[in-house]
Amino acid sequence: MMKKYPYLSRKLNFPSALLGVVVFLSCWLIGTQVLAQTNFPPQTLLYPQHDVQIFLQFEEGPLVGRKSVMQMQVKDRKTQQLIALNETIKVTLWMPDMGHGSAPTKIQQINNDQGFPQPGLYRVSNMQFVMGGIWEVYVTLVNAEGQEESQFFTVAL
Ligand SMILES: [Cu+2]
Repeated sequence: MMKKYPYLSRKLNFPSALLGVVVFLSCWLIGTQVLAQTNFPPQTLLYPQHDVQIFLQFEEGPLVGRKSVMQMQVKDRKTQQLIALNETIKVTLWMPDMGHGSAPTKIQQINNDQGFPQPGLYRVSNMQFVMGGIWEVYVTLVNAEGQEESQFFTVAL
């Protein structure tokens, strides 16, 4: 049996094995950090029916084949202060040229240092751009009656 797995019988040089692991982990960490960041510009969407503006900034991505994350700030259009909406917010990814999308995304309010959700501040995760091409990111406000006000921005990947 030992003949079949000769490398098992060889003594591992511990320091060089450890060095190998450290180098591998460092490369992997640096690689994922570089890949996770893009220079995608911040976006602003206007919602005239609600008199709000939504500011959007990617924290990770947008990139094909990994989960992108976006921060979302809902502000009163006049005061530019963060505001709590009664409406629920929906974020949908759509490929207009191909007639399909990617769902669902996950939306959570961002907590402050005391652990309380901050009004108007959200993190959108599980954004999966599953292939290259033109994507539209729809951000939709839905009121209690189910009426929607929807705006989008475009991502070319
Ligand atoms: Cu597609």
